[in-house]
Amino acid sequence: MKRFLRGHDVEDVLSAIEDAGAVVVTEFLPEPALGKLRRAVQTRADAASAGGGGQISFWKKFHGSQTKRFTGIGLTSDVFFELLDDRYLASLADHLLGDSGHQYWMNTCQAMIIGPGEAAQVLHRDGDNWSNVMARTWPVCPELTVSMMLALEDVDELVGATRVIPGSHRWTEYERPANPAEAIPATLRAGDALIYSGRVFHGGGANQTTDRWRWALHLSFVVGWLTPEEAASQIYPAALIQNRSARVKRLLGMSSFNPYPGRGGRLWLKDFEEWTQPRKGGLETDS
Ligand SMILES: O=C(O)CCC(=O)C(=O)O
Repeated sequence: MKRFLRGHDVEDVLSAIEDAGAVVVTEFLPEPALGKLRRAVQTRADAASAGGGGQISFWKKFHGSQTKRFTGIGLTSDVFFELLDDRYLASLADHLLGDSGHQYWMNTCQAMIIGPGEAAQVLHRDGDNWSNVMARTWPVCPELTVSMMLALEDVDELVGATRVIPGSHRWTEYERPANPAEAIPATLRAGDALIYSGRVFHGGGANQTTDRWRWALHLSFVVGWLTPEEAASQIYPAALIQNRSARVKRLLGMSSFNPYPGRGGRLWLKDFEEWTQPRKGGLETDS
């Protein structure tokens, strides 16, 4: 997996993602934003329990019995909104999800804090959240989702760095099994980000320590014609969103989806009309 310093030419980063399915962008989030985000996540984490994932045993295991996960990151940290508006990340996502005419949602923003003793997560493709599309159209399906794993503290192999099978996004057979021996850990310094295709096999690593947690934040986007994992428009109160940029509103489901310049219907409408969450006391004007 290649590593590029944030700000490096986007074309090179995209071509590395095309080649390996994943890339590390170093120094993606500098201080003081990193520290602010880390502290907000820490406060939530202190009050959270490990485990979860609903009643179905696959998801409980996938979630991790020793792992703390929670969403709604923007409820306690404004850095969340800065990440949504981050121009460097946007330029990568715009390109990778371009088949939707550049309109996509936030899929989820989740703290993924792997605890001591956690087992390795099953290797999977994020695009399989929508496997009705991906499995049926592989290998030619468009990119449905793109994810970022941002290190809030240094992340090494022992603590559970995300493991990736480079090149697996280009496998011709959808059913080819993911062999853990082919996966390599994406070690990160605090503030670095692993950015990866929804088609590439990856999974959280085992936390082999007895006393260290893997502090990371996952942020992903999904094309606007599929349902995101996180019900952001139900989580964020209108008052917190109304003065944000048009992009943030769209990413959080506070405005309609139109497919232009791509093809398809206008979606997420009111009375068959496109809408956007109005600014307090006035109409939305920025675009
Ligand atoms: O925790 C990780 O490193 C990966 C988690 C992941 O891929 C997921 O839960 O979908």
